[in-house]
Amino acid sequence: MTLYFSHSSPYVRKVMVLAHEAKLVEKLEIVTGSGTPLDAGSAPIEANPLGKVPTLTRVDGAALYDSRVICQYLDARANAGLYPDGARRWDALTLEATADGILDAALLMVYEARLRPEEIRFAPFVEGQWDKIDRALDVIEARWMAYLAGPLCIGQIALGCALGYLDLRHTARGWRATRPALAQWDARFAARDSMRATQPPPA
Ligand SMILES: N[C@@H](CCC(=O)N[C@@H](CS)C(=O)NCC(=O)O)C(=O)O
Repeated sequence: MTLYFSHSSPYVRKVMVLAHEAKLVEKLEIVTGSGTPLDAGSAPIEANPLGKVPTLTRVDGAALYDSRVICQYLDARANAGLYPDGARRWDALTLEATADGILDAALLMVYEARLRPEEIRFAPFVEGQWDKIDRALDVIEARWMAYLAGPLCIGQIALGCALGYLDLRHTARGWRATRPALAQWDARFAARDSMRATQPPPA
């Protein structure tokens, strides 16, 4: 299996953390490739018309994307049990969607600052993205701490990667200030071998 990879992509990190936890890393051939909405660059556009990473190509099937699909595929391949059964499954998937939504908003903020010429930037759009992140983090602090203390699943992996990306790209926003429980959870989660092995290079 070939995983198209970018060191700083938090979605790729999700896949890599899951691959570490599922003990599948050795089965992945890692190929660097990335682009932006302005320039597909070295993104694997033949395998993924959206020009995004992560993308996984296989000898025995079509290419897979995005991170949610690849994570489920790797989990099923390794029988790793990172997608719980029963009611907990829907919580896991909702937490993953919340974490991915945080990432989507955080990445749009980065693109706005990096890709859009200064004279046509629109600050309320950026603040609207941060509002989404703020609300999502508040809900996690208020309602999800008991779930986060439970067995490891895709929800925690996605959330750990989302918080790591906020630290990488939006440090000045200080997400920890009003969320002590989540900050404590993050400190413990970030110490896992899978998280340490996949740390992005400093900004
Ligand atoms: N929903 C996708 C998002 C992937 C994504 O946006 N990746 C970024 C890198 S962090 C990318 O490849 N962007 C290039 C582009 O948008 O053209 C996933 O979960 O895999």
